[in-house]
Amino acid sequence: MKKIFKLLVICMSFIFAFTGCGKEKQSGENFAEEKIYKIATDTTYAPFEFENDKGELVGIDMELLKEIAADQGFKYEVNVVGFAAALTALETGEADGIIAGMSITEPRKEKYDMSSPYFDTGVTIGVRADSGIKSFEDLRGKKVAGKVGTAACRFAESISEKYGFEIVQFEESSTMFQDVVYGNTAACFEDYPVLGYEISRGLDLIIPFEEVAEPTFYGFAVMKGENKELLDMFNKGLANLKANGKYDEIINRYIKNNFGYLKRGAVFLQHLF
Ligand code: ASN
Repeated sequence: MKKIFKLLVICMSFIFAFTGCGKEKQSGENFAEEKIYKIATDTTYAPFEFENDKGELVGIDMELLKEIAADQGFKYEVNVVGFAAALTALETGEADGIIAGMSITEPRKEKYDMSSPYFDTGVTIGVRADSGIKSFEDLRGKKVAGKVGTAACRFAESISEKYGFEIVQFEESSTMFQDVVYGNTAACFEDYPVLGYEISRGLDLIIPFEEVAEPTFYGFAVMKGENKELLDMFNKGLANLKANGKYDEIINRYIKNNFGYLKRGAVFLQHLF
């Protein structure tokens, strides 16, 4: 009797062991299927990422990402950390990718793999209408504002000696804009689609000239040589959205159909069309 009981216990443990393994394998497979990509983004950077009246995170970047993920069948979570922090998160492996109105630039291409372009951009300045500033030359001897880690700030640095101005750095575009409105800094260096959009929403600044410096495009970024599958899916998804009209739908919703943007926007906004 004892022997039979012993045998039973052994048999049971075999059964458990097998079912156990089976289960583990299954959850292992699920785990591989359900990779959730961590995507870092900026704080308020309208019309690309910002909170709407209902407190929802919206914008061109957010909608493109959503549609691309649906098209390609991947899962993701968005971490709203600010631009400089997003770069750090990518570099330390805390983020798999960045979508944040991020310019495709030569120095960045050495460090990151960037997607196909998805939006036109370039650098301009915002000043108070009563400042009388009409050119970079008028910034001589003044303090100007730039946002940490951005292409616009890098451009400001590259011409600061030539035009004799000092740069004060900010973490967020919104506080940088307000600093110019308050008259602490004489101008802010920012991308024209973002500055133009904010002006269309009532930001009390003007863009004093039409030329755009460092014209380029926005792209999605992953660390060089890493997350290739994610970058490939982004590119494929973007191409599909461009082909099936969803890309235009998103852009139109935020820009072309935004009356204020066209009405109030300075002449330079024609760069977008
Ligand atoms: N447009 C900035 C850049 O490309 C990024 C940002 O401010 N979100 O550097």
